Amino acid sequence: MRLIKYRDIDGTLRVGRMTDEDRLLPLRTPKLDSPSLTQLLDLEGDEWNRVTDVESLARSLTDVTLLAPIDHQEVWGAGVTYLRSKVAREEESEGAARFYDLVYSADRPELFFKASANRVVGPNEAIRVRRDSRWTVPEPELGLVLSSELRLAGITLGNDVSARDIEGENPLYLPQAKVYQAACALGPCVRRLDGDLDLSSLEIRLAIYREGSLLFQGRTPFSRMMRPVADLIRWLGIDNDFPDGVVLLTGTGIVPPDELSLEERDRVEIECPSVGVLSNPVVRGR
Ligand code: DO4
Ligand code: MG
Repeated sequence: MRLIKYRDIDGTLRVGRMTDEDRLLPLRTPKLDSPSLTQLLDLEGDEWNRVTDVESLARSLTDVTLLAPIDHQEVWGAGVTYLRSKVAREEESEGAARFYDLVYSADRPELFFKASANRVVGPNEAIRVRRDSRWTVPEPELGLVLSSELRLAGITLGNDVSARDIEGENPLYLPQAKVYQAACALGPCVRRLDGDLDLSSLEIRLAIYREGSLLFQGRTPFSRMMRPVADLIRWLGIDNDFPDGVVLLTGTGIVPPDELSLEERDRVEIECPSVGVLSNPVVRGR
């Protein structure tokens, strides 16, 4: 089931499921007429059998505004989980190259705070290049959508937009390279893990367009992510509480060539066939 958060034509925020025909059906539970995404993600097993469609409020996808599939969750990121990311980081950061090699093979993963919900943009909203960066790239990542109990409830797509020049100058600048307004996009939906979706069969794709033409494209199988998903979740949960749930981005396996930096009016598309396409235009500064 693909869960979509959206603004309805009358301005109401709703969560619905998307049908194969691109219809949106809002959901209700026996207790809640209009449950939030967090409330739905916290439902377990049999509770889902009592979730029903609100047929009377069915919409076509084109009638509503899609929103990032997040309420108050924090977004965290895992880093250097693909060989491609390790190599790129070693190249950009002479002084700290050793640390990327060490973290790639260490038991403890790199985990960092990526965004509070107010810094996250949804489908078709602009992601940002900060005005003091000359080299910023998209990082297309599979997002693990975790309930407040850190149960893997679904997956989404994430863009861990990163200022590589700021990060490369000094690893202590990582929070500035990673955490700023609109440095994170999520969407277009949360694909619930209700069936037999095998994460290792997924492929993540990236396309960057400039003035309407394809500038760069890449793809990676998620199976190249070298850490077990359960392991990342376990490390994230050590002495950490997430009362609203949390989204954990699992790292990038696609790195554009060094001469490519995002520019105003570019468009970035991240795709995973089981989840959809997350498309965002780019702006520079405020
Ligand atoms: O250490 C820097 C961050 C790495 C990262 O975001 C990634 O590998 O995706
Ligand atoms: Mg990343």
